[in-house]
Amino acid sequence: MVNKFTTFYRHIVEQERKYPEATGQLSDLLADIALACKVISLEVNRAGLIDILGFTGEENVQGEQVKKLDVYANDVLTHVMKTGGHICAVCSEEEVNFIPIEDKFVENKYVTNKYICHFDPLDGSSNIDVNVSIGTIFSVYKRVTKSGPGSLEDCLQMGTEQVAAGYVIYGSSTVLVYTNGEGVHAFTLDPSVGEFLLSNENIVIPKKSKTFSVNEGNYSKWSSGMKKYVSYLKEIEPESSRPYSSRYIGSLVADFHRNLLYGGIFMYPADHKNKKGKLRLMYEANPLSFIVEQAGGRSSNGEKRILEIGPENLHQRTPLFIGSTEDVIMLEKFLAEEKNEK
Ligand code: AFP
Repeated sequence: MVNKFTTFYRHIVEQERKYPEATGQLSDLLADIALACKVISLEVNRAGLIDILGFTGEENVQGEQVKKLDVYANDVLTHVMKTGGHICAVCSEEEVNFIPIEDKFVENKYVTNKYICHFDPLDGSSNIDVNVSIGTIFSVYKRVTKSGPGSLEDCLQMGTEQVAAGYVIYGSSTVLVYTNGEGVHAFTLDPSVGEFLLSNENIVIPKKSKTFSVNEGNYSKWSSGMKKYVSYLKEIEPESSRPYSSRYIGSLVADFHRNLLYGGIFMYPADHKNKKGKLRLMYEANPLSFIVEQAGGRSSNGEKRILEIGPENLHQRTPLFIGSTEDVIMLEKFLAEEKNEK
């Protein structure tokens, strides 16, 4: 009989069992992340009720010190990571530097702090105050150094080296989407049971879509190739599903999640003002690129696969074009033509 109630933990453990040499540490680490996100989800849902928004340092009605939600999410995730015993460093979009973690479990051969975690604790946080979906993005790498607290070398690895990545979207329900290189799977939080339950296994993004997501307010700052591509999407040609619909929330996780399920291309290009784009390679682009590729989609900076960009610093930015394969390829063609014209 099929188990209708596959929990996130059960799913990752079953995946890990395919590898007899696996120690179970990655499953435990992912379970820690899921737990932290349940705690964050609770606070996100309460945010409208208690006056915790935007007032770091003030007191709430219970006389407790209140924190902004993004600070709170960062604290919860870093605390869970520091105490779990599976990682040697944590990197957060909220922190200037990486946080090396002492190996307190050195005597325990089952917990060997062999992983590194990167987080964007609460992406889209400028949307919190207006009830728009926001999310947590994470990715996991294996350390390259042998022992002790992690180093910058451990933290600055190419996206191809990720062993797992995912996000949690706090929307009409709380959904966790992850990959460990064996497809992309989604779990919906059942608040009454307190578990993420499997809701969508082996997600495949449509090869071609009818939707584009971009902040068109930046149009006048874009390159000519980018302008031409967006104009092309708006032309009428029913055989190629044009004009495309425009959908832009301004919360990357929410825009990405919709496009992953329905098909679409999300774009945040470089422009005359932000010459390197806006989004962060390590915290946003790499994890979502790992997921999209696992779902059969494509991701690039316009010229190069995102996952093959060698990171130079933790907060490095990158242009990002991500989503349905044929749409991303078409965008790359427009950008290549622009280059050839120069
Ligand atoms: P915030 O965390 O400051 O809201 O930024 C969100 C974000 O990093 C990403 O989630 C959005 O896709 C993108 O920025 C939106 O940027 P624009 O407001 O420039 O369109």
